[in-house]
Parts: sequence; structure tokens; C-alpha cells
Amino acid sequence: MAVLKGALIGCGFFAVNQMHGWRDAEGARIVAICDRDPARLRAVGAEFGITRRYTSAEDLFADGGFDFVDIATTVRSHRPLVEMAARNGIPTICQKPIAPTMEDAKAMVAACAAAGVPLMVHENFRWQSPIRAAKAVTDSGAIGEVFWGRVSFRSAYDVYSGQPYLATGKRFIIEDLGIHALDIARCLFGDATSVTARTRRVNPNIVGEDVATMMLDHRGGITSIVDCSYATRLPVEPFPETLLEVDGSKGTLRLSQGYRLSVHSREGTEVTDVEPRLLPWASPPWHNIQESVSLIQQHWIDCLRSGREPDTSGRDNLKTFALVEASYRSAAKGRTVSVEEFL
Ligand code: NAD
Ligand code: 89V
Repeated sequence: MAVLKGALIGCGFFAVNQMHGWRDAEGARIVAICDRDPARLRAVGAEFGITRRYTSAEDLFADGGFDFVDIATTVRSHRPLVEMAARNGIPTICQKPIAPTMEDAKAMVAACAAAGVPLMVHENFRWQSPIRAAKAVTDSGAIGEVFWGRVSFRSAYDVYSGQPYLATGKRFIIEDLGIHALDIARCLFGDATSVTARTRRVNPNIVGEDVATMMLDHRGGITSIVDCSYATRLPVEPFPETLLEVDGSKGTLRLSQGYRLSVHSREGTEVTDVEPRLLPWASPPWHNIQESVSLIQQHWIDCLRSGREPDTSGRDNLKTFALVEASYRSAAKGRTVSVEEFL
């Protein structure tokens, strides 16, 4: 089968992982890159041997010659770039968060649907292998009917040095990190109908909230807690591990720090090491996230080839983004917010 040709827009901090992922991917390769910053464009072009380089996305699309585009820019540019891709009939991957507002997110999904082009949001945390291992257990019925869960990410890792914009936005942890945890909650426990959230800022040197706690009511009756913090100093820094607690009618599952998956049922307790592979280009502690980049990219290739909708399609991701919006509204108003208010 012919190798799919891709173009990548945005050669910043995280895009380097995506470029590594594409280099290893089976069935796709990047043929052109774009960044409005010539220095970043040059650096990524040189590292990955890409000679077709553009400082303007308009010029990139005008020249064409690729089957899909991977948008790895920050959130403000997502809508114009996705709409540009739709106008050009190019299947599109867009980094999370899909957009700054629900109105923008819906417009992007509608533009791609109207143009008949697939849109996938690069929502990679549900593709982390420890999360997938946990999902395989809950899906197997080993712990019975799930009635309660917790998705937790608590750290004091300095994310601001690699991503300085995280310190300056009015919104921070729910929009940037909580969005991943909320998506994992949807993936494990089903769609949510309402959210009750509390936020606070502990670090005085940033603008947005760095601590958030959300309680979700899921459609099937499960209650979950999604909690995240970048102000939590622990004896051993767990970044970037997402920890899980799931209680079912026949047992329990715990994904604990150090990638230990423990499943307790009537048959006994089984503890498995589910640490992700250290890919040749990966660097701990980021290897967990880095592996998930490769996995979601392979999923995109498979979906594009088979005409299947990706798990985290634009359409699906509206439900995750609605949880972000509902969480901010709940925290601001001090009341439970229905997710329907945003969909
Ligand atoms: P960054 O600021 O380091 O890089 C963004 C790059 O995009 C910059 O080089 C900038 O010049 C370029 N750019 C912006 N607008 C452009 C435009 N219109 N045309 C061409 N180039 C443009 O940001 P980052 O930290 O790499 O984050 C990028 C995205 O990735 C964000 O949406 C962020 O939330 C997301 N991210 C995701 C993960 C994950 O695990 N999924 C991890 C980190 C960051
Ligand atoms: O995954 C992310 O979106 C990153 C980080 C893990 C630092 O929050 O921004």
C-alpha cells in the first residue's frame, strides 16, 4: 500500500515528539513542515531531513503534495488552520485543546464534516499503554460492574520551562492537563452528564489555576473524581503518570505510581508492571507520553486507510471539550453544571 504523505505545521516544543513518531510510523512519512518562526523551522528541518519548509501555512497548502496535515501549533491558531485544511480537502490531526472556545470547536468539526475530511484531535493520554492496560481489565469484566472511579494527576514538575505559555493563560490546568484526564474518564467510564468542579491557584507566579478537582456523573451511573495539580510536592515526583482507582462489584483496580497495575478480585490479587516501552528516541520521564504519540499516530494511519472514524475524532472530542467548559463554569458559579449546556 502507498505510504501516506503528511505535512506538519508548528515545529515547537512538542512537535519534535510527533516528528519522531512519524519517522517510525508504518505507512506514513512527513514530506513538508511549516512554522512561522524560521529558526524553529530550520532546526526541525535539519534534525529530520525535511527540505520542503514553509513559514506560511497558506503557501504550504497552495503547493500541496500531501495526504494529511498534523497541526502542532498552540490553541489560538487551531481554528484557522483546521478550516484552511478543510477548504483544501486535507484530512487533519489537530493538537489538544481543540480550540479556545466551544463555538470555535463546533465550527471546526462542522467545517471538516461539510468538506468530508476526517478530523482527529491528538488526544493521546487515552493511548498511553498503562491506561490501555487498565481499560482492557475493566472491559474484561474482571472487577465486575464498575460503580466508581478516580483519574488523578498530581505533580510539582516544572512544566513552565518547556512550555512558558502555560504560566500566562487565564485558564491553565483544566484546559491543558485536566482535558487529558477528563478524556480518560470518558474513555473508561463513559460519557458524563454533569460536572461539579473546584479550582485554585497555589503558585503565585502563574496566572491560571494549577489545582482542580472535578466530580463527574456518568451516563451509566458511575461516579468519578478527576483531580489534577501542579502544586503537589511528593517524595518521588510522579510526572507524567496518571493514576487510576476503579471500584467494581467484584473487585478493584489500582494503577499506582511506578506503573504498577494491581487487580484485585475473588480469584486473588495480580500486580503487573505496565511501564511503557522506552522508544529509542524517548527520554524519561516523558517516555509514557512519547509512546502514546506513536500509538495515536498509528491509529490515525489505520483509520485513514480503512475509512474508520478515529477514537478521538473532532466529533468525539467535543464531548471532552464540553467537560472542560463545564468544569470552568462549575468552578466559577459554585454549582453543578450539565454538560448538555455546551453540546
Ligand atoms: P510551542 O509554542 O512550543 O510550539 C508551537 C509552534 O507553532 C511555535 O514554533 C510557533 O511558531 C508555531 N506556530 C504558531 N502558530 C502558527 C501558525 N499559524 N503557522 C505556523 N506556525 C505556527 O507549543 P508546544 O508546547 O509545542 O504546544 C503545541 C500544542 O501541543 C499545544 O496545543 C499544546 O497544548 C499541545 N501539547 C500536547 C501535548 C500532548 O501530550 N498531547 C504535550 C504538550 C503540548
Ligand atoms: O500533555 C500536555 O498537554 C502537556 C503537559 C503534560 C506538560 O501538561 O502540556
